[in-house]
Amino acid sequence: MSQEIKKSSKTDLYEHHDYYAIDSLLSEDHLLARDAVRQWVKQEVSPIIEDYANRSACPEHLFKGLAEVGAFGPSLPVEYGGGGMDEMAYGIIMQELERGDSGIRSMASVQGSLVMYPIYRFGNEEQKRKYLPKLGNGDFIGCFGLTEPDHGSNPAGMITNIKDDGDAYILNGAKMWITNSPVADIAVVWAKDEDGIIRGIIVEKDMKGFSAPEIHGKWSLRASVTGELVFEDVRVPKANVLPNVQGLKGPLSCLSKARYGIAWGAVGAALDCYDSALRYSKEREQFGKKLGEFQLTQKKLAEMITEITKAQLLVWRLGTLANQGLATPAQISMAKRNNVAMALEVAREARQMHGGMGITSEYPIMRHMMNLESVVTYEGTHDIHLLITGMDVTGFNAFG
Ligand code: TGC
Ligand code: FAD
Repeated sequence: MSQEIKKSSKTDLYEHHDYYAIDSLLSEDHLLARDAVRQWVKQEVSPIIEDYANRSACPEHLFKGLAEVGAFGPSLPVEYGGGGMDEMAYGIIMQELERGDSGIRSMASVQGSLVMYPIYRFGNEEQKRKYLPKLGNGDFIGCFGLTEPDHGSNPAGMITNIKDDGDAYILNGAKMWITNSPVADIAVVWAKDEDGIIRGIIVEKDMKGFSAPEIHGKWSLRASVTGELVFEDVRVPKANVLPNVQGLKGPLSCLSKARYGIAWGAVGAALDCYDSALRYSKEREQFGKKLGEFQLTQKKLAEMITEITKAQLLVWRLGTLANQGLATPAQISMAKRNNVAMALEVAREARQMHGGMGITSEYPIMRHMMNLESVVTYEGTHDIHLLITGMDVTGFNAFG
């Protein structure tokens, strides 16, 4: 990293809000993990994030720090580069990261849930030993290629393909909107084989015919780097195919893992907006009174903390189910959809409560709000998750 890291002199004043005493339901290990990540975010993320977001630059130096705080694959086994913790700890860590910035949580979600997890779950021992420790300690950065220019919500329609060529496959096609792709050492790519079956394949950055151009001009997730993946007759050794999964359930199981983390993460973004709005309401005066003395302000704050508390309870229960191996994809969809929409609503309301100051980088609100416009779209859009719930309760598929 040659870029100078510009630190803000502002102190991150965030205080946690736990209206229903959910902390008392957590273990000591959960609280220790949470406090360590919160401290790291206050020291390493908050002082620089506005500057990076303003410049639309990715703070790549944070990859190593994320690894050190155990943000990459918290619930994967230690011997495979993970943190050896449970699903609740994974969720809590995502919440703390997204309290700092959704893009920072994205860096961790992709690395842990979309790159390490498929290699751990669907890879062979050799692939696990080769890639997982380096991904876990941040030596390697990974990305996940599912979405294509013409196939977003409907990944089953993908046209990226592999053709048999002796000891290798020839990979052709393109992926779009790929978090971390321009800085990634490896990409877990989903492509159809000659029988039209979706397979997972690990592509390394130096393979001939492979490029990962950056997508510019995003008004959202500006501190997270996004790009394409372009494959032009890339010769990928057969040893790089993930042997233990075939079909769309491969990438969709990774999405379940990542969506779970996002359901938690969104609560973090909402908490940060609420925290800032609450503090501002106690400090700012108009008409000779603190803003917080007006009933309309109290209504907004009361509604925010009510919705945040409901979302906290939803992910706590989901975490309990996940720890028991009982969380269903549809339950995860409900939590992702509800909590991201809740966070977006809280961010929009908080933005207004800060008046003109709410549009500046003096406060984190506008950055969270813009970030959440991506979070509500990626990992399954708001409406796709609604249809998943609809299908689950009726048994009828309304997608096609
Ligand atoms: P469908 O027939 O329903 O399912 C195919 C197979 O997959 C199984 N399955 C799942 N398995 C695990 N977890 C899930 N969430 C699953 N959903 C489905 C299913 O049981 C079936 O298995 P089998 O054994 O019968 O073959 O598939 P469909 O083609 O009808 O699609 C359904 C739909 C629309 C819900 C799915 O395509 C979908 O979720 N679309 C949204 C696409 C999406 O979320 N893309 C995300 C791209 S990655 C990303 O955005 C990363 S952002 C990262 C960051 O920066 O944080
Ligand atoms: P479309 O699928 O074209 O949807 C457009 C609109 O139509 C949406 O509102 C959608 O809800 C609606 N719609 C679609 N189908 C239906 C239907 N059946 N009924 C009703 N409404 C429907 N992908 C990856 O693979 N890896 C990544 O790392 C990754 N990172 C991303 C990072 C960012 C910043 C962004 C913005 C996206 C990222 N994505 C990634 C892609 C993301 O998952 C897709 O953008 C998302 O799945 C939606 O696909 P789409 O953009 O093609 O929209």
